[in-house]
Amino acid sequence: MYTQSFSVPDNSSPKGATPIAAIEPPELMEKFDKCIDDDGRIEPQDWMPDAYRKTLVRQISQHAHSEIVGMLPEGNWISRAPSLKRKAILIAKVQDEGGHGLYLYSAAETLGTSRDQMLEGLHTGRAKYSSIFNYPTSTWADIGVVGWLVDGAAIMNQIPLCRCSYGPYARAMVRVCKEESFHQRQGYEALLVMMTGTAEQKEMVQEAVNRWWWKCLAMFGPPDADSPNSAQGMRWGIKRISNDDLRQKFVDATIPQAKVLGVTLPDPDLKWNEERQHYDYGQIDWDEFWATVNGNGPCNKERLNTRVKAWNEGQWVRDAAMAHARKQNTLKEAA
Ligand code: BYC
Repeated sequence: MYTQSFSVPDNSSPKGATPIAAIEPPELMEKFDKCIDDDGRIEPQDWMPDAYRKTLVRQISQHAHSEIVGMLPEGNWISRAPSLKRKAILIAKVQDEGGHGLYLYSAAETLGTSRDQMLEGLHTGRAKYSSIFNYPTSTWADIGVVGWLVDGAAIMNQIPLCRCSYGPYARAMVRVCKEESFHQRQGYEALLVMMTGTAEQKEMVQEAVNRWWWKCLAMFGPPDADSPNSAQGMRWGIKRISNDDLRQKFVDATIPQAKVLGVTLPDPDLKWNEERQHYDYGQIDWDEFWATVNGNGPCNKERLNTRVKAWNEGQWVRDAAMAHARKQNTLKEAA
């Protein structure tokens, strides 16, 4: 349904990329730029400009936070899944998201920022995580729609990241994308089953699609013209496809899937544009997006409180793990 192919078009013209301040040593900068221009990979031991390092820590830690906060809306349904099969699938999926968070925190740690520092950013509200996880999952159909649309949007955004210029991030993304692909398919399959059910089930699916569609389009981030980080991110080969281009690819890929499923997408302006060879779509509510990103979405406070509580209540587990590691070291030294 979504290709795992990495041969996505690379529209990475670095329009508007600002030169990095001349404070960086020119000979090292030249080597770094050449590696980027040759589509090489930067590894943790390589020299890199400070701004590149900071951008990566920002993006990878936000991504990691999104994975672990993303466990919450779905975890909410584990105890209420309608069958043993659906419960087992959902547990596996939520566990995968936790694993994605761990790969990503590990990738970010190779840049010299500790996991504790990153989590502190999340817990104090300084760091961002994806807007999409600040909405409630009100019905069982939401779980299918989150798989189909939210994970579908995530894969669209994340496949190009498998070719990111920073080696540890790119390698982590290969595995994340394979697992996300399973997540997307299980969501779509759950919805296909519901759409062969009762009128109430079909209505529940349509109602969930209506609530999630626009929020999924906003997930790709602000329009290119209002995206302050895009030009530099693309120049550095961190981002490979722009926010708007990914959004368009998602719309184009999703419309045929909606037809097969038998649902309508809640946008009267959706129509095929022969000239552009793409679907046109309506206006996204960017005020709502920014309100949510800035902490005022329906579930922001609840999500953050849950994460902080889990962190505090897990302190004894971290203490026990550290005590065990110390004991093992002492035994090793004594041997
Ligand atoms: N939500 O200049 P821009 C998942 C922020 S995980 C919140 O375009 P950039 C999943 C952006 O951070 C989904 N904030 O930025 C998990 C920036 O603020 P700062 C997460 C957003 O970095 C579990 C400002 O707006 N995926 O799907 O060039 C279960 C301006 O934006 C959002 C990733 O993190 C948003 N939606 O591009 C199921 C992928 N959009 O940092 C599913 C990796 C933008 O300057 N990240 N902002 O304060 C990326 O690809 C890029 O960071 C983004 C943004 C496309 C998200």
